Amino acid sequence: MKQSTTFIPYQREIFAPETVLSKSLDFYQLMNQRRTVREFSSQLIAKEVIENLIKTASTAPSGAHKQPWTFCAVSNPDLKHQIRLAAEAEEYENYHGRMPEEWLEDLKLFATDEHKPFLEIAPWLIVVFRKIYDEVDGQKRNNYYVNESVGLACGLLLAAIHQAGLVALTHTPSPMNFLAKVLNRPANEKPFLLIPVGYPAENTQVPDLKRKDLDEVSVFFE
Ligand code: IYR
Repeated sequence: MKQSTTFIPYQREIFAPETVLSKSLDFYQLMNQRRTVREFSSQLIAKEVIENLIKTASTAPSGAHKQPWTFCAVSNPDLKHQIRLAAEAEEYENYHGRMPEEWLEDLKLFATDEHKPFLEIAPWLIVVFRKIYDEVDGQKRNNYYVNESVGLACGLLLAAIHQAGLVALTHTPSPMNFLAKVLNRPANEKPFLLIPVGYPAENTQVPDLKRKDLDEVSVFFE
């Protein structure tokens, strides 16, 4: 079959093996400093920063290059307030009966509860929606590997946030349908993650977690 896609040369600088090695180590060391933070400073972050972060996230690969995501960036105080109230109402139910004992036990390490002040304190909330289909000329067109694609985009978003010197929390208030309502999203968009972004609060603390060693997370077949 005749290929209708236009192909263009792949242009990227090619590094020597020793440079590849040092770059791989540098990036690991940078990313290994990333921590999920739950206490934010209210210091403002320019809209242009958030735009750059979202542009980076949107470079992620996606099924059939459909880019099945919408990033809603919220700094509007009234909307943040509405999101906080709705999230706290759901989380109250989670912490008082909806989450099984084992789950509550697993969360003790993080000292979380139903109170989510960061939803109003962080200067920006990035609410990520996955698009299960697109509307093209009034017709439904399916997207593919939507969860994988949007997960990848969120990974790049978190890396970009960390690389810029900011912090984030991957928050999953559950159920999340209220986000689509508050932000008036169309029917094809389903909430995926709620990510507050900002500077960390002064003297904030993080749990003393250890990451798994390489041999616990990988198997090499040489
Ligand atoms: N969504 C709740 C509970 C929660 C669940 C997991 I898994 C976490 O890693 C942390 C919290 C909350 O945000 O409090």
